[in-house]
Amino acid sequence: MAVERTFLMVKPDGVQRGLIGEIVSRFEKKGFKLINAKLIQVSEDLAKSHYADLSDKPFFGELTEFISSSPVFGMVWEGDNVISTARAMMGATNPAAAVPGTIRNDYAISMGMNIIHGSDSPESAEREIGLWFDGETLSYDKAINKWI
Ligand code: DAT
Ligand code: MG
Repeated sequence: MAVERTFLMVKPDGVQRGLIGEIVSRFEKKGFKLINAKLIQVSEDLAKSHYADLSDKPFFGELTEFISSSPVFGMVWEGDNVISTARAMMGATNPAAAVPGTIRNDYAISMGMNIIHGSDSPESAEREIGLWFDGETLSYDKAINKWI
């Protein structure tokens, strides 16, 4: 399995609802390694750059306004296949279609406020880690890793 890095973000609704700890806990308990994190008040420019691929969608304005409306909690996580596994743990984009036990099914109802973002490919992960953290992450060993 390939060791990957991914960018995850607790969106403004998740931060406001006090879900940062719950979400961090899920990825910690799974066995992934946190290698950077920060609370950020997002500018409209950063929100637009982050979601540039969706700039032609009718909901783009609403989306970028939402992301910059209140702080988000950005994180970089590392582990085997963390990109696709994190997406599976998040659940489908539309919480109504997300499988029970996923973050979006457990905590969200509407498509707009779906609690969490996660990179969808190795290319977008590297782009997003560059955009949000200047590509900087920590490298350290966790003794527990031999049990995961
Ligand atoms: P994901 O967040 O699952 O990667 P995406 O990249 O397609 O989904 O879209 C980014 C966000 O935009 C998504 O989390 C919620 C919002 N969004 C997507 N499709 C939408 C739609 N049809 N109407 C309203 N908001 C939408
Ligand atoms: Mg996406």
